Amino acid sequence: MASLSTTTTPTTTTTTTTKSLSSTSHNPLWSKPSQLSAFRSNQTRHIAPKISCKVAKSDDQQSQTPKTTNVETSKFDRRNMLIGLGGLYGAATTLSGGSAAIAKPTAPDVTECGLSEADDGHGNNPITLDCCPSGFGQAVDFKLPNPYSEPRKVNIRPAAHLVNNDYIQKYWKALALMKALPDSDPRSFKQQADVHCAYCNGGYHQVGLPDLDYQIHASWLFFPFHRAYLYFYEKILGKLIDDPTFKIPYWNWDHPDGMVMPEFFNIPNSPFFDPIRDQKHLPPTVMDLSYDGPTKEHNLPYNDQIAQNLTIMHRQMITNAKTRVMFLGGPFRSCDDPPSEPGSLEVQPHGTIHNWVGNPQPNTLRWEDMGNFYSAGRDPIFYSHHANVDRTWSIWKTLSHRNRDFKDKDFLNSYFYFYDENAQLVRIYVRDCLDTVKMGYDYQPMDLPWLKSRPTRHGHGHQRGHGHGRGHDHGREKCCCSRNYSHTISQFPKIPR
Ligand SMILES: [Cu+2]
Repeated sequence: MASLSTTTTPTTTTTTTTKSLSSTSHNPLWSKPSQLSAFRSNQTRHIAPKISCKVAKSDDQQSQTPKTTNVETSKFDRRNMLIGLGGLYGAATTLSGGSAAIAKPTAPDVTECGLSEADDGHGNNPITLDCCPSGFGQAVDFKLPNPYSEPRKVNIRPAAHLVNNDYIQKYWKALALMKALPDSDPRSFKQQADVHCAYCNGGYHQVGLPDLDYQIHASWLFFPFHRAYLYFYEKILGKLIDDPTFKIPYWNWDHPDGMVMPEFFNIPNSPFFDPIRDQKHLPPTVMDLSYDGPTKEHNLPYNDQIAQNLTIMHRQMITNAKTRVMFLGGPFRSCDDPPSEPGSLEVQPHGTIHNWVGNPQPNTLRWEDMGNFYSAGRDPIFYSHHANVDRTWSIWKTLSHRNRDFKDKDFLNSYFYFYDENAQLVRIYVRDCLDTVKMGYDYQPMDLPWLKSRPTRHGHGHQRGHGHGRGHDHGREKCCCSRNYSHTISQFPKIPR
């Protein structure tokens, strides 16, 4: 239930934001959250007060949490507390209105981290893991630099395919130092990787709601969570090399020059290297942003593959991203079942790239590393992949005056916890994650050739000549092909047709 599964081939276009339950009900990524709960640790130390989802609470959860929070780790047994949640997609009504009366921001209860669970997407090869941080301590609230009292320093994340050797050496050293930290250090690479596992594979439940898993995918939390995750990962790296200006590189997969794995990630014996990648997809293999598993390799000619990728980018950034929900994902509030409404970019190419990099069965048991939530953070390329995901959020907001972040307080007041470069536990609110420049970084500018790669009815991007016979990108007015979803492998939520 934790594989990063693939999405549809670029054959459809949609104008609706409604995700079909039928299209995703078999998605192993999100399904059966209650089963995750069944694998909690049985070390009972503390159980937070339970919140009733039927009674509107007083104000938001900030009132429950002081400015500094003494967070004591506790693992507990939820096996007797299951309430028979259906599959994740069995309760999607909570996304659209069921939660309105009790609308509240959601947050993970990090005082009660439990065991996480993963499998191959079909329930096979299950594994139970302890992905919890080694300790908690007292949390402080993240504070953006005050632009009136401090000169704003904005450092630039470079495109990975353009970095020079000096930069690679610097990143090499920083990552090697992070990997050399003891596993017990929350700044260690192991624990940094496990952040993704704990947050995505059932390690946490919602604050005050032991029966409800917390999940940062498939909702409006997807972009801000990963932004904050990378922010602290990067701060730790900078601290280790005594360079607070250090910025991680982004994998510029939306540009033809960046549509291969960045070369330095493939240097053997370097800290960037991960042997558990699909060996057929190492450089110079061109990425397939519509990758749908090893049995469906497209093997297009170079120009066609590039053209198709650009068309996908256009579709996911523009055509399928006309509203906040369409691009950022649907709401996820306290008391909601784990979310099921991912934004366009999260589904594709974010998810497809995860799977394209990961090594599928039979080479691995669960599509490790990049193809499974629990293990994705173990591959250093994950952080550059997500840096570009993060960059697309910033770009999207420049494409139209309508492209704005949610103003909903439940979005803005949701929060996460991370360890900073001093091993200090920090609580960071979504409202502080909306503007990278305010957070002190930006992205090296690059052309956006996909702006002109508008899909056509016949599958041809305008810009790059004709694509390929299989690339049917119907115009938006021609959406609504049959709902024929195949689930031959673990599937990322499909784009509704
Ligand atoms: Cu990801």
